[in-house]
Amino acid sequence: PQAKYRKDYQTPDYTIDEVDLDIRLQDHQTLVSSRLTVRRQGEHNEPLRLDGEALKLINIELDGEVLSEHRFQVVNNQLQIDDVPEAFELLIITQLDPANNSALEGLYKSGGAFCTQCEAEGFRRITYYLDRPDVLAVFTTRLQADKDKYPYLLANGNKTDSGELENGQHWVSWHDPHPKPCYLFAVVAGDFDLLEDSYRTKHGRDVALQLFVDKGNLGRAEFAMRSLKAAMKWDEVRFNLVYDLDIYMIVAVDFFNMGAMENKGLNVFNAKYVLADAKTATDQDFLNVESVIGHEYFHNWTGNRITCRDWFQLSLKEGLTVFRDQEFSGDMSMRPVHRIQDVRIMRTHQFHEDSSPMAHPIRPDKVIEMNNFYTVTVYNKGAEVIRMLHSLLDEQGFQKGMQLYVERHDGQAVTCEDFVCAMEDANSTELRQFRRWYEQAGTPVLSITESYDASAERYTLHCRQHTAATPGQKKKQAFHIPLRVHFYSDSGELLKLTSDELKNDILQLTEEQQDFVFEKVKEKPVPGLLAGFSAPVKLDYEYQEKQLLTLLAYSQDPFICWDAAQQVYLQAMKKAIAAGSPVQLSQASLDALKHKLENQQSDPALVSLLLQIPSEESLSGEYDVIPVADIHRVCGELKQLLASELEKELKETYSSCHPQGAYQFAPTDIAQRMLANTCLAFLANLKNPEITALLERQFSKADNMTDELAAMQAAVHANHTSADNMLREFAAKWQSNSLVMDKWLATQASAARSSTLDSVKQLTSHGAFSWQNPNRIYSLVATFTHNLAQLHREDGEGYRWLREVIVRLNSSNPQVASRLVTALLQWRRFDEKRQTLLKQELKTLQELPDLASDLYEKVEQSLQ
Ligand code: DPP
Ligand code: ZN
Repeated sequence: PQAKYRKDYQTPDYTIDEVDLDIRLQDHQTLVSSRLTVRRQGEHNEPLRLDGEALKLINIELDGEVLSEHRFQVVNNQLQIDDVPEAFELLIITQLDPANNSALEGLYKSGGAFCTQCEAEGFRRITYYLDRPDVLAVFTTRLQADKDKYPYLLANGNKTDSGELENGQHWVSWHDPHPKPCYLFAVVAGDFDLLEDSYRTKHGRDVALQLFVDKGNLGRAEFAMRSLKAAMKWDEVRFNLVYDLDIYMIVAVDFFNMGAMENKGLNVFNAKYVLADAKTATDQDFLNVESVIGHEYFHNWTGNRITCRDWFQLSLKEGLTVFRDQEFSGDMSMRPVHRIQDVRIMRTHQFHEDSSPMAHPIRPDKVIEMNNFYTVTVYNKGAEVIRMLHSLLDEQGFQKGMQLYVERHDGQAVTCEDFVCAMEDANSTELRQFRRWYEQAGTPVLSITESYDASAERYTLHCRQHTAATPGQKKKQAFHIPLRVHFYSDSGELLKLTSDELKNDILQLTEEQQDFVFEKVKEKPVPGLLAGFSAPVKLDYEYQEKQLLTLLAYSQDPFICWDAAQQVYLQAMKKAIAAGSPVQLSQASLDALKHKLENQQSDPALVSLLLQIPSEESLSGEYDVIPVADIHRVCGELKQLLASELEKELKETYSSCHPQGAYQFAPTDIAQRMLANTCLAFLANLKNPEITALLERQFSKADNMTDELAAMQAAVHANHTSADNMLREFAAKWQSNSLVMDKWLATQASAARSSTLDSVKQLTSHGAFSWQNPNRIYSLVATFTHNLAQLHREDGEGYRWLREVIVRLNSSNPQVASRLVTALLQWRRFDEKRQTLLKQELKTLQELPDLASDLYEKVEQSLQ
């Protein structure tokens, strides 16, 4: 496999203005006729080179004449045609085998339905094409299939015509007036239940909304429809962006590698981000549906109307759209909860990626397999970079920038640079240094110390930033970091400190070392640093316990408050690891937590979050060489300690804060369930009969999945005696619902038990599991890869099994295989014994004769 470099970008030699597709759908012999209107760009005599993979070429005609074999050749997945005219029409007929397409890229079968996934480079598995995002064409699509099996034939745009044929076949044609890159092409054919609604835009356009789900699931589609309408409204109000077609369709499918796909007018969704009702979906599932429905809808402007020039620019649409979906979720409900959850993803997963062999800037410079770059860095760090722009320019300035961006670039394929320029021009400012966030990989460490001169009433923050080398980038330059700070007195009052450099609570760091001086400061303040997690950096400031408890008690910034608790836990756990002694918490810390529990009414969700201790995985981020067994030990000890020390308060909170009455998906109820279930999870560690009764009662009486699953998870994660029974009952009750059974698989894969690997192996032969379906594999295997102590068993069995799984998936679904291999890449972070074991597995993979490019890229990069 060959690497591609961002710097090598060239405009395409040819472009395609119109595409006319005629697709005759059959399981093994689908025929695709593609009529392309092609035009040369610039003056040159280069041949036309079209991308194509896994295609059977049946026929080519150029301007109506069959091309004889010497006029074209197929080499290295490209169809090359020499001596083509300035402008011409090309007809290409290819044949596909969708029923055997287990990689789920291009056209494939999901259960009984045909569907497509073309991003990033899947369209070339449907027909020969200029498969790159800067070729924008108007698509017309005619679909034909058996009418009984496939009553719905869907494609992008508006339906223009349909008809019946003999032999039980029928056809439908579609036209999408908006020129688009082929990665946004989609077709779906199948038999579904259809939920219909409509939305009137603020421009008065009536949009038909259609949601297609598997038969029998109509009741579980209503929340997704509500979320769609809320998203359409929100984008009009907050961003002044209005929908542009008369129809918006969403199809939920069972077999899907990713979350969902924003194809123009025809989103294809992983069913788990559509289907939700109280009985089968948790509160978190509902929130995920809302956010993913929003995300794909928001792509209509940030992604579809304005798309990427090349795939190195992926964060142009993804970082921005994640930022938009985060804001949507925050505006809809529980902003602090969403923010803290987003920060957790950054700290646990993105920081981890930044320290791995696959570390890359949000705008990568080098790519072998594009599918490997749909990452937490491009998506979530990309969103943090947009959020920093939002902090620096504020809402009004940011919206001015968005407006200019849309005015300038509507209908174009552009770059991250274009986006930053629009932000600069609209605000008459310059963001030269800020661009380094696009260029440099790695997590900056922000080390801060302070000094206070009481007699001069002067307080100074000394800041220093450093970013460690990442692959291919040895020396890093200073980032432009917005550092949001709040100051408190010892007794918790918010202090108004002033400095020329402090604007809207933000200090702008631009140098490697920088001091910020505050005058007329009457007492030494407690600094609340990085409020709102204002930049994706690691903060290195030696908080005293007393300061942390002040912030925990009084901070008005939910992130700071939550983080103060996290720091208390981290300090205690790290100290216990360093000393080889049991974890301890001071009485003052315990009292502070008790106080939070006793006063939870004002914000039960935040109390729930701040009680939750860091995961084994996130604690591992604190170490260069990860002490696996110690981490496992102290996490267990801290849970046990909190459970016994706070038993009384946990019990009282548990019984007082459970919502009364039937389940409702409403913020106050969600928050109460969060807290009650966090209490229960701690209490389950105290194996006494009273608590067993609590657990079992909640498990059997719950009228909703949030509480039912929480009880089972609490039991399993605490190794409670009720666990096995609950797992059995749950499976008997839900065996016919695969999305619910995914939770059952994941619960077992995340158990901190030495028997977990054996259970996981056994579960691969359970009826609830399938090697064909990504959701099943993610639930069982990917969850297991995040179970630090069980994957990294000292005997290497975890590694060996994971390698076997990857070998198996290498041939059937390389994208999924590649997501799983990530867990093996960080061998340098472990002790020598584990290093040897890990490297051995990586080498075995490296030597596979038919290693997929997805895996090749990561394995090579890791062993370099
Ligand atoms: N573009 C999709 C999304 O992030 C992923 N294929 O929504
Ligand atoms: Zn996206």
